[in-house]
Amino acid sequence: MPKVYLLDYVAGNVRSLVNAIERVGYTVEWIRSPEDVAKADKLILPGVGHFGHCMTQFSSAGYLPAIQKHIESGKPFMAICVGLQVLFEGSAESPAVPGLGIIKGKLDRFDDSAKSVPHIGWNSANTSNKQVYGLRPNSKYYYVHSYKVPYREGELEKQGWTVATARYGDEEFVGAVAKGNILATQFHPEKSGVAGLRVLKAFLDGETLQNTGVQPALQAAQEGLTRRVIACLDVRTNDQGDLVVTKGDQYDVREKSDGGNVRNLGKPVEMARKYYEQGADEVTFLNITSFRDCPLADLPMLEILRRTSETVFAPLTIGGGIRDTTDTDGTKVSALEIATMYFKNGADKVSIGSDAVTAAEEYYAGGKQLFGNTAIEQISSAYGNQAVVVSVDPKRVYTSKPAETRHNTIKTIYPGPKGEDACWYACTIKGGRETRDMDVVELVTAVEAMGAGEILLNCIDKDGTNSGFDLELINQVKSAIRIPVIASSGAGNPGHFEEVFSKTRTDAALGAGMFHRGEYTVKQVKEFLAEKGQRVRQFES
Ligand code: 1PR
Repeated sequence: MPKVYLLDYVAGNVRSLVNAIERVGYTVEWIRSPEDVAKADKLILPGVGHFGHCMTQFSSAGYLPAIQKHIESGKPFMAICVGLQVLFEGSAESPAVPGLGIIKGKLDRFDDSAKSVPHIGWNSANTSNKQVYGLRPNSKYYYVHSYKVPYREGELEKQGWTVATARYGDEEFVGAVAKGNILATQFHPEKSGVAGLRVLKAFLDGETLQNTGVQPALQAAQEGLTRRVIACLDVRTNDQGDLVVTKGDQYDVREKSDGGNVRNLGKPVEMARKYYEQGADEVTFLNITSFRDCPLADLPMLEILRRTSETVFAPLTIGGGIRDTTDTDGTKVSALEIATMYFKNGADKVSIGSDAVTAAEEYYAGGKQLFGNTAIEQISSAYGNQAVVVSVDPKRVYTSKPAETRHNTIKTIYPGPKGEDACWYACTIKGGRETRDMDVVELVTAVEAMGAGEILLNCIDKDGTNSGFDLELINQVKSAIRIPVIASSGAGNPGHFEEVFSKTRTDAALGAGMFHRGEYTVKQVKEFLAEKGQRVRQFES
């Protein structure tokens, strides 16, 4: 098989990139020193995380002249995400650190006054009516970033670049650029399904700008970030010791009859693949009993990720047990090391539950000071905040006297058992087994300050009820923070997805039981959303 060379300088999920390259018929050879660059014919620069960190890594390892030389020699060169960013002159993310300056221009941060940042999800890379390296105007690609190259018509084109653009809110930015031997994408082709694999293949096969085919132009209505529909798999060991997908009712996963066995809804890898093929925009695995076990002994979960990332070319999140811990032999293992294992095995994001609540309690107890020692801070500073999701497991606490609680209450149209017309949401840990004296607003604002990039907002009262999402909870959380929120718990039919997207500002919506029980497919949800005028990504095969 023909080879492609990958620069091994970053942490993060490079396994998925390797899997994607292999899927399109190439093998990967690693470049581990600047001297190795010379042997590369085709070179790919992956990029995850922070602009300054990335550039510093490059220059301290002595890569800069070698990369410059490769590019100038005219050999194929591709850069992904932060890889694209460092080709520019600089970024507001690290104003003191110069970029490679191969492309004139600088990056700035997305404006978060009216939209969530990071920009996470499937968006266009619109090349008007041209096909460049397999990019199609009507396809969608997976982006995850807070900084962007603003698109100003003509500026890059004047430097000879062909530009693919995307729109987020009212900001138009660069999704990809190509010139001569160079292709750079802000999106992740390895996470962009068939559309992304096509781009990788076109680059590796040596298709260039000359090999263009005219495509239908993108209609304005199709531009912009699409509604993200996520399939979630709660995974645990059943009573026979097998890892199975399960699903609870208000977090109780045992059958009401049948001897109270753990409900077994199928095999994780197969189910993840099925949802990907139905068009799921992301797949989330939650290892729901990891608080009992040592995650390091939990190698099957890593195996699940590894195998899933071979066939699912969409973002994967893994949650459960991400915290500082002690292995069975007494070795101390940090949350960062556990997260690293997950990233190396194909995860794009880790989701932190119980440990985030404990960290937030300490944050308030310490007068809102940050010391950089929490799992959230450590993982987000190493891998970027887009890689850290905080999974929240709140439940309602009703009150008829909101003034008498210090918690952030809301008026509710669903009164409590004694007719109470207000409530607050108490955070829980250990899968809802322990309730803490912290409300959801306190938690999400604290973890946002620590560097979490996204909130997975469950709701114990709604979980498994098929009665729709808790819109009041989602609205309360959305108005408290700027990072994206994934609405979770309660989805029972496609109408519930339409409702949560039209009545709240949620950034994504997640379903579990209705998909596992085969009542609806992800595809049906998306078709319904499209019928109702919502922008969705259609699965390409
Ligand atoms: O605390 O960091 O070890 O993480 C544990 C993780 O496991 C947390 O993310 C927590 O939400 C999750 N978890 C723990 N126990 C359960 C349980 O169900 N007994 N599941 C659990 C959480 C909630 C959702 C579910 C939605 C949608 N599951 O992920 O998929 O509610 O369901 P629906 O659409 O069927 O209503 P840590």
